[in-house]
Parts: sequence; structure tokens; C-alpha cells
Amino acid sequence: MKCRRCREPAVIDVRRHNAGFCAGCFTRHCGEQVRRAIEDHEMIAPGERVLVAVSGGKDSLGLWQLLRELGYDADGLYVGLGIGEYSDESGDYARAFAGKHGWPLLEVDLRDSYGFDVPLASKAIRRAPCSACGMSKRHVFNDAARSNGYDVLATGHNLDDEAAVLLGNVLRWDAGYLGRQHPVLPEAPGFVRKVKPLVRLSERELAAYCVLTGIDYIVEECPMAVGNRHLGYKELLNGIEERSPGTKAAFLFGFIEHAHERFAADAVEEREDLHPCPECGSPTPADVCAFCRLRSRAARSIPVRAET
Ligand code: Q46
Ligand code: ZN
Repeated sequence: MKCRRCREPAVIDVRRHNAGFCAGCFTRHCGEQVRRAIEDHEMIAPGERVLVAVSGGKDSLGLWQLLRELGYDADGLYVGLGIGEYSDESGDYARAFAGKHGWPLLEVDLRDSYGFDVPLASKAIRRAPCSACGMSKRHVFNDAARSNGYDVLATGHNLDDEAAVLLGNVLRWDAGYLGRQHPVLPEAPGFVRKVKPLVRLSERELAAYCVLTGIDYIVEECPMAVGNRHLGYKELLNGIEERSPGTKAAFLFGFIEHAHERFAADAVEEREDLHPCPECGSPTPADVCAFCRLRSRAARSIPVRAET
């Protein structure tokens, strides 16, 4: 197979585009996909400061590099989740990558800053770790971006992630989630803008991008992902994609183009009902926000040692 652009031998084929690319043209293709996503959805305006949530994995480190190469003022944010060796190692990858390039990396450790970690929180609320983790990350990402003066928070969600989340939301017809499922969640009082510049690239393309550009990333998946609903949806979609390449992209982009608008009003309505949490100031529809409730339940579950 030859490269679609320069006719040199191809090193990767992207069946969805019915095209092969050599290494140089493939990295350019990745940059163009990110540039297009940012332009199409007006994700980042010139001069804005971007905070990229990095986990040490291929998507987030790839995203950070792609944004920097496109000229964006992008710094990293690593959140220590306290998931045993996985967290220790993923932090090392994020730090090594930032250090290699001399790019600023903010760090927040859940245990040090908030007194709990993901395994503890999950036990305290008797819910799957990903539920406690997702809630904590959403809060910490937004808080870190706001308190450090960033305009935009960028996450490494790729095409596969977004299509899997969409499938889950459609299977339940969850109108609120569908209204919020978009590559850009605009800023609002108490919230920075959140963007997903990798929506036009698949997981496989990100892995290839990292290998071809020498990004050293943590290959192991989070051990707590086992049994996660989204993994099942991803597998289902991969089976369909295998038989008809392009279906995943058509599913996601068809929704964004033709259907998202119909659910957006629900999301706007939800946001209008928010007021600042009395404990942390984050917008919430409840008396105390979900993160602060999680935090206090986790704190209560820590056995208190008797003073001697
Ligand atoms: S880190 Fe957290 Fe993921 Fe691990 S506990 Fe689940 S949500 S799987 S992206
Ligand atoms: Zn709160």
C-alpha cells in the first residue's frame, strides 16, 4: 500500500478514510484532524490559555503534543487518583513527558488535597470506582483550570470514547447527557469551557501517532476499568466497524450534526438551575455539590485512630 499523499510506502492504513499514510504524512494527518475539530467547533480562540488533562496515556499525551505543535499555549494537568501502582506509574510517564519538553505540568493529588482517593471513595459510596473517579476528575479539572487562570480545559477523549458514550446514552435515551454530549461544552458561571479536540481521531490512530513520534506512554489500562460499561460498548462498536468501516464516525458525527441540537435545551435548562455549592463554590443543583458529598462520605469512612 502506498501513502495517499506522497506515494511513498505506507506504514498505516486508515480504513475509515480508505487511505494509507507514510509516517510523515500520517502525523500531518493527525494534526489536520485536530485543527479541523478545533475550527469546526470553535474550541479555542487565538491567545487563550489551555489546560490539558493528562493521564500519562497515549490520548492525553498525544493531545498535548498536537496542541503545542499547532501553536497553542497548552500546559498539562495531572491528577493523582491513588489507584495503586497504576497511578504511580502513570504520573511518572506524565512527568517524564513534560520534563522532556520543558512544558509546565500542574499536579493535584486527590489524597493530599482532598483527603481521599478513588478506591476509598468508591467503597464509601458503594458505587463502581469509575463513577467516583469521574465525579472527582470533573471537579478537580474544572477547579484547577479556574483557579490557575486557564480559559479552556482540553481532554483526550477520542472518536472511540465518544462513540461508546453516545451509544450508552442512546440506549437509555438519557436526554440530559445527550444534550451535553458535544465536542465543546461552553463556559458558564463557575465552569470553564471544556473541549475534546481528538474527536476526529480513533484510538488506533492515537497509538500510531505516539509510536511514530516517539511519545513514551503508559500502555497498561487502569485496573479499575474492568467491567466498565463503556468497554463493552467499545467492543460492540469495534465489531460493527470491522464489518463496515466508517460506521463509528458516521454514528458520532451524524448525532453532532443532526440530533444534538434537539437535546441541547435539556442541558441548558439543567445548567440554569445551578447555584454555588456552600462548601466549595462549584455550581450545583443540590444543597451541597456531589463532589463535596463524596468527599465527606469518604472522610467518614476513614477509621479515626483513638488518641493515646
Ligand atoms: S481512571 Fe478512573 Fe478511568 Fe480508572 S477508575 Fe475508571 S474512570 S478506568 S478513564
Ligand atoms: Zn462542593
